[in-house]
Amino acid sequence: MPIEAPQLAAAPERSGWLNKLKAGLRKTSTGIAAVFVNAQIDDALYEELEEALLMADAGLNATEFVLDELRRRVKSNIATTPDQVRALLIDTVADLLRPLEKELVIGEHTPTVIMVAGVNGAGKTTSIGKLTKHLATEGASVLLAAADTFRAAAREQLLVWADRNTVEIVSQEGGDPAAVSFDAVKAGKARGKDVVLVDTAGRLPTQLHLMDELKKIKRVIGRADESAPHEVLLVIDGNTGQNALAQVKAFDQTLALTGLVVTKLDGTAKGGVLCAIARERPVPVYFIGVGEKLEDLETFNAREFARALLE
Ligand SMILES: Nc1nc2c(ncn2[C@@H]2O[C@H](COP(=O)(O)OP(=O)(O)OP(=O)(O)O)[C@@H](O)[C@H]2O)c(=O)[nH]1
Ligand SMILES: [Mg+2]
Repeated sequence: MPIEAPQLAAAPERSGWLNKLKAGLRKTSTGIAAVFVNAQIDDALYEELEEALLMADAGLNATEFVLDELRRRVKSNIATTPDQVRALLIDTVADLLRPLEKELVIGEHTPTVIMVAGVNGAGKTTSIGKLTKHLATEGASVLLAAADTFRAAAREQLLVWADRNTVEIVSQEGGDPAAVSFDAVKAGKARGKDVVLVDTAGRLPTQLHLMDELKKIKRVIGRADESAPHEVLLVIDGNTGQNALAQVKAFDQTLALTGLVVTKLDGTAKGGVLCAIARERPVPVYFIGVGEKLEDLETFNAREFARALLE
């Protein structure tokens, strides 16, 4: 039976988490709130909303799309109060983000092989640790592959997460990342693991030889199991603004991404970049991270996110 990974958590847990998300996105929500104070529904309101959305990193394309759509909805709903317009704005953004909602399903392959990539410090290793906890809670057995062989510290960091989660890890001092990944997938098959999570070293899309290395890791994983990797995730730091969209495009080009994990939404992230991603490169968002602790990872819900962003 397929194990459906990270389902919505129990209500109290999720509401605590939602508060963290709201606090993290406060910069944007207070900016939007200010626009609606004593507002008239006129061109000036739309102009101020445009500025607020651009400031929130939504980018020009998504901002224009949202405003056109909002004007249309305001007209057809005959909205007359700022509160009504604000509710329609939340609906519009939630609808824009909805295609990004997707559940990570495991159990269709044994193991389900998940490769994780991203720029330096985006939160890959931490997210893998958190994801492992979620999967283990769902009853899945997980094997970690330390394919970040650049730094000894990276291996140790993953070891700590492995210990915390009491899962196994395949690592190799100074080894080749593709070889480590290959070994891990083979070991995952031999040991009947449900999931193999492959952690890779951070890299910039402009470092072409390192992007080629990622391609090689992916290819070599396919040699160990021809249906793998089943998921290729990009981890993006929610604070990187519009550059996150550029990262999605570049990594997607190289790896054909299947999903995103957006981290650090508990800090000072503005959050609007998800609108830009939804408009310009709609790769599903499997999870969002709101902190450094094991439980600080949750599934993405478009409406919830739109409310945290705009309410
Ligand atoms: N506040 C906050 N911090 C986070 C979150 N996710 C990761 N971090 C922190 O971000 C820093 C980098 O996280 P890592 O998981 O090591 O990032 P990485 O992508 O594996 O980094 P490299 O392997 O060096 O490329 C650490 O200090 C983490 O604790 C998050 O959701 N919220
Ligand atoms: Mg790392």
